[in-house]
Amino acid sequence: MNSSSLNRRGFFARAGAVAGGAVFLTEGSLPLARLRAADSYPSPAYGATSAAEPKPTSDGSTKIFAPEGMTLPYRPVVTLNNATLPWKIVDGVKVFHLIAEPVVHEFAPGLISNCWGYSGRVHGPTFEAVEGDRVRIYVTNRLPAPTTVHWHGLLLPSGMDGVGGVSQKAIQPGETFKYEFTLRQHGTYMYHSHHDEMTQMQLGMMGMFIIHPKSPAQPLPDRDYAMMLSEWKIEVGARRPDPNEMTDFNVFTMNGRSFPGTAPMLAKLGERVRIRVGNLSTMSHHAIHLHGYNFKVVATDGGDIPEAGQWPETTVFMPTGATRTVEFVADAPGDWVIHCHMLHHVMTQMGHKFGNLIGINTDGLTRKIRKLIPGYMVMGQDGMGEMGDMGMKVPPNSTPMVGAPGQYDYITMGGMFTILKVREELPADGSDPGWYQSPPGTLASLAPVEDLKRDGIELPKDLPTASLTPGKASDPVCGPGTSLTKVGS
Ligand SMILES: [Cu+2]
Repeated sequence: MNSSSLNRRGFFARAGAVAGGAVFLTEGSLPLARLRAADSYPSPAYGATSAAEPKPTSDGSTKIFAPEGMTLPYRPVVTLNNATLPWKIVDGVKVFHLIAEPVVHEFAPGLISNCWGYSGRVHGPTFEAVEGDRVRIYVTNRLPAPTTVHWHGLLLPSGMDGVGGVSQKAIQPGETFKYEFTLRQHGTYMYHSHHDEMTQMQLGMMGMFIIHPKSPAQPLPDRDYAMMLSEWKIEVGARRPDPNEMTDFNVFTMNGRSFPGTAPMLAKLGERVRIRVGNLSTMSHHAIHLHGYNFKVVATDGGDIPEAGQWPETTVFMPTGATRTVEFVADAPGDWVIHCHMLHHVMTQMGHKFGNLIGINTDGLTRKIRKLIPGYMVMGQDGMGEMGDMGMKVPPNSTPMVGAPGQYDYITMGGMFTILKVREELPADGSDPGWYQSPPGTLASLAPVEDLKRDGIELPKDLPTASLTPGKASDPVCGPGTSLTKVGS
């Protein structure tokens, strides 16, 4: 550990020296001065905020690329909260230009971080091409450190594989390398830095690479979504993800965004929906669960699964370094959540730093501690669910345990979470249709006394009476906590 961290420090010192003499290209999203300020390693106070807060360049807007005047032989993939990388055709070759660069990224409203990404995005924009395409990809290095790009899952010549030291020289700051190969397969793949992987990938250097089939065997899906999963360690208040973290990640993202920063996934009733999930988390596998449906896993990054071998699921297991493609027909209207079922992954920062107070009577504790520490709050006597709901002040530049207000109540999930909204009609501009209105008789609600009676339901005598109104509590705890009183005891 010690020697490796020393090596790393040495590496950054060298990287900084190279950056000092590097020539940066002018194309891109951030002015040079800001780039340097945002990325001068090593930073003395890790994560310290600067006086001039840069605006995020990667803000979670979705951009689909469709070249003007060209009919595409496929339905474009939608990478929610991200973009498709533009391309052009030069003498029959599909030409892309990817720029490895620092990106100021917003994970969710309230959490902005200095990351490394591609072409102004975190993660990088999605590549989209067709089986049989000859692709030429220019990669410009605008980082203060050498890098390479590996095309994860693609069948290509060894020298195009992008592994620093093994298949090529690293791309030095200021240099532009050319990758060129023919796409011999179709499916869902990924790309990422393969030089100083731990640092560069943990700072965000990854993206999706979609190859459409030349002659699709199946009818085209009506909705084709790409979703990349990743994880981050961002100390509360820090301005940069910590690339040295080994196990304790605290921000979990879909396409680089954390709920409530994730856009909802939309589908019209009856449409065939395809979701291509890729996982490049540093250490975690994810269990992506969709409510209201079962779906079929139709492909992996190893290829299509023949129909007889496709297996039905409600949760798709996502090993790191893999993609899975799932399909279903959106035949059930509603708001259906889609989230990682590893429950710390639907929490963000601070979620696992507290002592377990569940079931402990903390009545009066806050008042006592506040004599010593003004503003202190006891948290978690009845769980963490009401934290976000209370509108409690959170440390600057953090989204600790914050969900979002829902239609009926507060949503107590964040992180790797979004909502599939299936409607008979959707707004023409692709905007969020709002909350689903459950038809009469299809909404869970308080059981009427007469129903309980009719069905012979006997209630326990010692039921708690919970007041969920913040402020009614006798103590300023976070959560309904102390207003819970026992009845009949
Ligand atoms: Cu997960």
